[in-house]
Amino acid sequence: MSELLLPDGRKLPLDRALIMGVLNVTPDSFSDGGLFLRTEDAVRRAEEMAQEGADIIDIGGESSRPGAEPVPLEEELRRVIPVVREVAQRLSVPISVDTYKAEVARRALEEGASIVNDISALRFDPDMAEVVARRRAPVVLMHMKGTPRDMQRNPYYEDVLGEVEGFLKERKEAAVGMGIPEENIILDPGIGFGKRVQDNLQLLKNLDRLVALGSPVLVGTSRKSFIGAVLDLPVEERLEGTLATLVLAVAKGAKILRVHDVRPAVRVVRMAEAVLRA
Ligand code: HH2
Repeated sequence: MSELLLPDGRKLPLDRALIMGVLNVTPDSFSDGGLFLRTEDAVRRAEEMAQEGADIIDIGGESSRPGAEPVPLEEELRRVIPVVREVAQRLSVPISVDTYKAEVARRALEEGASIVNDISALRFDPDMAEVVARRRAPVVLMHMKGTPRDMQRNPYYEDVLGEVEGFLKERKEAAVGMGIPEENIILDPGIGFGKRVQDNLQLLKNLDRLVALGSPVLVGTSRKSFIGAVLDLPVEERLEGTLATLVLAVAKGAKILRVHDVRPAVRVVRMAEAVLRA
């Protein structure tokens, strides 16, 4: 698979890894909560990330940090839709919408979003698959054990790699069964979603096994707590740890990297790819 076809006919080539910039329009995200709640601040941040080289802007209105409470539909729409609308009007960078709610995805796609990033892999809202299929939008299917509220309560795996691999395979088949073309599917191990530190490290080390499932793989390690655990550093000091994971993810074949710090990610990934191609 060498490109993603967006609903408006544009193509996103996957011959190099894409940098997906995170834009959380939330009061409570674990690293940037409250910074971009006002539409104008969010749009400014999107512009900045586009200038820094983001290939995709991922806009989300509900934190999925461990213990987070679900956000009501109306509130999520109120946060996300004006930002999607403005960013789509002002910038040409493709937008993904980080939501598991079909109605948020549907409205965002209407307003110019191109990709649906569903951390539940189409499991939390029975209408999501149809929304994605009808718009022919690429969709991210992510592994998560439990829900954000309970996922970090004693997560346990006999074989984390086998379990995540089996889950992603099953969700991909389910998505295809619900009318989503296989070439629109992106898979994600769900770093930090119901996983212990060792589980996250194992998944990254063996990412090539997930790449072998044949779909583009997205990885979201940015500033996450397993980096804090390894380096004993707070969330605002996890950039270098994040960058290390990006290099390794690219070396293992990841095609989309979801990050808060776009500029350093772009540089590090371009450099790593130059070496990998030499
Ligand atoms: N991680 C987060 C949110 N969405 N989506 C995908 N596909 N993969 C991820 O790893 C992923 C994701 C969590 O990070 P962040 O958005 O920074 O925090 P919060 O959930 O607190 O808003």
